[in-house]
Amino acid sequence: MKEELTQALSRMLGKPITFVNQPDGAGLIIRTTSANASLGSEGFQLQSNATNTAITLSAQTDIGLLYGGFHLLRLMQTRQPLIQLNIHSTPKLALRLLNHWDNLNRYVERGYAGISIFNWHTLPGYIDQRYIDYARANASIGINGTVLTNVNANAWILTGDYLQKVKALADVFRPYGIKVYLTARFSAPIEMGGLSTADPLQPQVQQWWQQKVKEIYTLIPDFGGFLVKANSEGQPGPQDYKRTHADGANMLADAVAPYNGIIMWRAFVYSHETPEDRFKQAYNEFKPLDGQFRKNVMVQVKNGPIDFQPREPFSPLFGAMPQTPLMMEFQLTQEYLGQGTHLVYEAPMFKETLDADTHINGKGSTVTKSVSGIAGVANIGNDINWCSHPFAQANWYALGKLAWNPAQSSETIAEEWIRQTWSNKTTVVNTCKQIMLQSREAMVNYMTPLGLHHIMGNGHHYGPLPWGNTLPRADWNPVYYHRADSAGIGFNRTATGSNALAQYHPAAAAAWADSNTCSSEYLLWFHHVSWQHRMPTGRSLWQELCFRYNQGVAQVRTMQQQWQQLQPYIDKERYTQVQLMLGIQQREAVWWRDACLLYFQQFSQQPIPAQYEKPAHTLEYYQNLKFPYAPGNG
Ligand code: GCV
Repeated sequence: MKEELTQALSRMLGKPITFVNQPDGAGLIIRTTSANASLGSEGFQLQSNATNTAITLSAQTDIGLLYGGFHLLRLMQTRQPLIQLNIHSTPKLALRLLNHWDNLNRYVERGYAGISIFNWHTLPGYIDQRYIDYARANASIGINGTVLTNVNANAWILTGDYLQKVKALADVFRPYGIKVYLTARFSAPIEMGGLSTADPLQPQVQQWWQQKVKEIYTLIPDFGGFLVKANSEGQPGPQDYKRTHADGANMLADAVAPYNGIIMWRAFVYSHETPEDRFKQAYNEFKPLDGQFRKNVMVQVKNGPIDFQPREPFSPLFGAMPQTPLMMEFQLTQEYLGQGTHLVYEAPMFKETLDADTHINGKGSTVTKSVSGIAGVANIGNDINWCSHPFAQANWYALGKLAWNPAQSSETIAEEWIRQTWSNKTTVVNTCKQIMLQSREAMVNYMTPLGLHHIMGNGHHYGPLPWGNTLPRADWNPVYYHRADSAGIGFNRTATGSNALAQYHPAAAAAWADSNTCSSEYLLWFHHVSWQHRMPTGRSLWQELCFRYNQGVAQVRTMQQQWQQLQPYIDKERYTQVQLMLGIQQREAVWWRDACLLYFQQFSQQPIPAQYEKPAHTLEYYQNLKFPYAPGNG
């Protein structure tokens, strides 16, 4: 930690920093203390002396000191006063993880920033400086774990050779407080162990995993555990043997328990057979299992019930499994959010879910209160700036900061990040903040306003495809989700429809239950309403749809203008990169608007109001666009 501080401070101050031993000296005092138990194993304290000549950084552990050191650097880099410091900081959530969807061949599923930073071929012999910098970056925002491999798992990672490579990474990450985790392919005992079954209740399967786990912990004594996607989208799992998710999770949990390992078992499941509303399936599957999981199992739940849409209601599983610790899964990589080219600051979306009230234990039962950890599906690749879009790093940053303290505001986090990434100049800070804070709402408007969802291209999920109706599963098709017809649009999830609303506490459901009082943001998530439906703005639903799509485009154009004002203050390379990306975003926002309005107009049979731009092409033109090589998909 001294090394980090020396390196950064000598650059910031232009001279070496003085480390002193006593508070009456002038400089920085660093000490581990067992006196302040409230700091726990990761917390830290920063305190000025009475004369403001020395700052004491104290923690119970080296990792606490490291976090405190980074905090001090952040204060300095963001130009905060260093006098009368009295900061006491501990993480609110114990598990703060990245989930890489990185494959062993370095292809990143839903990755838009190059290939994986983990070069399995040259590991363990070659330690890329990037691994160290990755650990430093993560530690600087409090991330304390990383799942190295894709949830669509490959059993090969569990071979002896690859475990040596994992060990090499674990050794690099350890001094930065980062534990490594792997994804476990449920059928590994068959694929690697030569067994005829992976049935979790069979003793030979249990023994196979116990042996494998022992091998891992011999190499990596602080290995974190496994993340598992089972019986979901074709992945193997316990249901292949008529066992439950709890049976599968518990078998692995028992194997890692002697080493204090954990199992993060994903709730992202939807059945191949059930014709049930996909919204309801994860809850239906997991809620009855509450109380059946071992203590070291966490159920990992995506923020919303479907799949990382621009806006989703919170998943009804939050608060519904009081006997099971839950992990929140957010997606940093922008699969459905403009992918690698759109500027979308995701913190407001994360906050929307974390602050949502489940009402499970009365008013104020926020989603945050129901989770024990947060994982973010990483947006990192081997691009020179890690995340490709210069603003995408803000989402990685926000994930770490919110996992440390979910009460922090999106605005505070944005400001910190801007000051450290772009400049401390007021114009830059304020303008970037405006751009970032409106960006998510802009995207919702030009892609999926009023509660529309999952109307993106098939497979790659790039661009609009509201007419999509060709995939074998109904719930992979956009028409399944918007249900537009001559009577109206939206998915009826009230008691007269799929009744997904009943999965929420009545007080939470009440906010969405009536189409006349349901907030516009969620309307089409829960209601099929007529094209004439009167919106709170006084417009009809059709008019509101036209308004929102156009507003989204206007917001992106405003973002472009705001960025232009910053040209004098930003280096040419990054200025141009963002400018060009915003150009793409603007054109794609127009494309989304025109394609969607032309398509929905077939059902509404109403004109696009005269004040708006007319679509440049016909619906047929948009329907014929094809993108076989859009990135991120298989
Ligand atoms: C890793 C969505 C994505 C898949 C992803 C899956 C998941 O369906 O499109 O790429 O697979 O979610 O979260 O498991």
